Amino acid sequence: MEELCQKESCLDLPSQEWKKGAETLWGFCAQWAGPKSSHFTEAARLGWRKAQGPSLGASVAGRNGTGSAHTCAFSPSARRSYLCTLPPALLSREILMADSEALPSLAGDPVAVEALLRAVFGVVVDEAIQKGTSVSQKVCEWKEPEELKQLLDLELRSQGESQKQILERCRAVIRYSVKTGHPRFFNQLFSGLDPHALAGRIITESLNTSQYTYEIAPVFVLMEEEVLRKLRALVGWSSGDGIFCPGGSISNMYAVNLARYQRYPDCKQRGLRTLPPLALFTSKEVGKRHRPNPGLLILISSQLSRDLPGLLPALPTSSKASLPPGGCASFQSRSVTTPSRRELRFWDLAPTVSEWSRLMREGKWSPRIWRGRLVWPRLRLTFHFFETFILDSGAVPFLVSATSGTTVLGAFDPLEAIADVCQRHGLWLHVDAAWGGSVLLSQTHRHLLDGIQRADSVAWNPHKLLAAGLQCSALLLQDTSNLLKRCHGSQASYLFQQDKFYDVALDTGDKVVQCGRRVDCLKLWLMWKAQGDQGLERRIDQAFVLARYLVEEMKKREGFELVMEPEFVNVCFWFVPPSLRGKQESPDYHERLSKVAPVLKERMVKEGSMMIGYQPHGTRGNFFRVVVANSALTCADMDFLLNELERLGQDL
Ligand code: ABU
Repeated sequence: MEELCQKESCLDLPSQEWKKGAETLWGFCAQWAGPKSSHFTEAARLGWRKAQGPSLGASVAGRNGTGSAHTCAFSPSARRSYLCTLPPALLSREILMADSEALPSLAGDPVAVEALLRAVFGVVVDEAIQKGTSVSQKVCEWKEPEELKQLLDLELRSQGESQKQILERCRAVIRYSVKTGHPRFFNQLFSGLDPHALAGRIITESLNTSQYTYEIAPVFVLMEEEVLRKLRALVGWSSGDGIFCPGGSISNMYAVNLARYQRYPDCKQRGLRTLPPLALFTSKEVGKRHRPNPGLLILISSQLSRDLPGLLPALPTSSKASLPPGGCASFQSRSVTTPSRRELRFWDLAPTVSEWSRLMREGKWSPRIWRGRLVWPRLRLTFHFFETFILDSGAVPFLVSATSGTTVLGAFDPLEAIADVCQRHGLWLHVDAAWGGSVLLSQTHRHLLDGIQRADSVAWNPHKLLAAGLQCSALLLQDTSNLLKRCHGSQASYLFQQDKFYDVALDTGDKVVQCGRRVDCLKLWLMWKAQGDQGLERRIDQAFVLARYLVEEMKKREGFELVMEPEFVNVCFWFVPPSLRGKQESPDYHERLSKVAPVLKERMVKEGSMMIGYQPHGTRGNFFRVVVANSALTCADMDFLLNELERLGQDL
C-alpha cells in the first residue's frame, strides 16, 4: 500500500485519527476526481471498507478531470498516512488535521474518547467535588506564582500529550485551584456547590450552543423565558422581559442604556452629542470610592460614561467615532450619600459639603442651591437637594439605581422612598439586587426589598446566594414594549432572518449587545426543579440563621468587634488580637488593628484552613467580611471559623 506514496508529501497521522483521516480524504477525492472515476471508486470502496477494519490500511486513488493523478494512502499499522499530489489547499488542510496527536477525536476513536471523559469525570468527582467540599481537606493550596507556573508546566508545545499526562494535568489544575464550594470558603458573595446546578452546567458545556436563536437553542430559549418569568414573578411583576447577562455590572449597565434609550429613542440615529448632559443616581458602592454609609450617591458620571460607548453597537461607525469620550456628558464624578435604613446614625454630610463647595467655586453649581439644602441628614431633603442641583446644573436626571444588598456591608436601600422620588420625577428606577435579590424567595426576609415591584429594572445574580454557578445573572424588566430589542437590536441578517419558518420573536440575540451568548438558564432551572421554591427558601433562611448564630457567638468572645449589626448574611467584624485588647484608647489602636486582617488572611491562606475576605471601608480600617452563603454550612463551621481566627491570631 505504501507504494502508493509518491513521496511528495508524507504526513504523520495519529493512530486515533486515522479513520477520520481516511473518511476526510475519501471525501476530498470523491469531490475532486468525481465519483464516476472507476479507479477512484474501486479504491475508495476498498479503502472505506478496510478503514473500518482493525489493522489494515486504506488506499484511495483517483484521477481528476485534467488527468493529474492524486493518491492517498493510510497505513494504520505504521501509524502513518501518505497523501500525494493533492491540491495545495487540501494538503494544507490535511497537514493541520494531522498535526494533532494528543487527544482522541470522536470520529476517530469513540472508545478512547469515552475512556478519557469517564476518567476526567472521575477526577472531577473525586478531587473537585468530594475532596473539594470536605472539611478534612484544604480550601486552597497556596503557591507563589513562579512555583505555581513550574508546577503547572503551562507552556503550550507543538507536540500533544498522552491521555495519562492529560489526566495528571486535570488533577494539578484542581489541586492548585481554590475550592469555592468548600464550607470554609467565606471569601466571596458566592460559595457552595449545588449538585443539580453543576449537572446543568455540565450539560450546558457538553451541548455547547449559543442562546441567540431558537433554531440552535430551542430548549434553552424556552427555558430562559420560563426562568425569567419566575424571577419576575418573585419581584412582583406578572409580565415583562429580561435576559441573562455576563454578570451583575453588565446587567446594571444595560439598565442605564435602556433608561437612556427610553428617554431618547432617537439617540441611536442622532448620536450622543445631540443629548443633553445626563445625570443618574446610583448606589455608592457601584462607585470606586466607598464611604462609611452605603446608600445613594449622585454620580454625574465620568466613570460610568467610560462604559457606555460599548453599549451602543447599533450606532453607525461614523457617529460612534464622533461621540464624546463618554456616553453621559463629561461631568466630574461626585457623590453624596444618603443613609440606608439601618445606618442613619452614620450620616454625615460634612465631607460632601466641601466637595460641593468646590464645584460651586468652579462655577459648576449655583450658590443659591447650595445654601440651606445640604445640612439636614434626611432622605427627603437630600433628594430635594439632588433634584434641585441637577435641574440647576442643566443635567437631565434619568435614572436612579438603588442597591439591595451592598457588597461589603450587605445593606438594603429603602426602595419605597426611592421609588417615590422616581415616580415624582419620572426617573427610571433600577434596583441592583445582584446580591440581595435571592432574599425575595424568603417569606421571612423579603420585606428587605419592599418596593422592588415599583422598579423598572432589576439585576439579580442567582450565582451568588442561590449557588447556581458562575455565571447566572439576570436583568429583569417590567417593560413589555420590546425595549431590549429596540435599544440593542442590530438585525444581523445571518442570524435573525425575518423569513424563518418559526416565530422569529423567539430569537433573543437582538436583545443584547453581544453576539454569542452562553446558556445560563439550565443550571438554575435544574436546581430549582430539584429544590422547588421551598427548598430554595430554606437555604436563604438558613443562611440568615447561621449569620445570626455567628454574630451571637462573636459577642460571647473577647477578640471580636462587630462593625455593625448585620442586616443580611455579610458579617463584618474586626478580630482584636490579645496585644490590642483593652487598648481602644491608644492613639495608634486603629492603625494597628487595621494591620491584623491582612496578617491573618495570609496565615489562613498559606495553611489552607479557610478563606475570609477583608477590606477597608470609608474611614474604617481593614475588617473581615464573612459571607454566610454556602448551603452546606452548619453551626460547627461557624465555631470553627471563630476558633481558627483565635488560633491564627493568638500571638498578635
Ligand atoms: N460582584 C461583586 C462581587 C464581589 C465579591 O464577591 O465580594
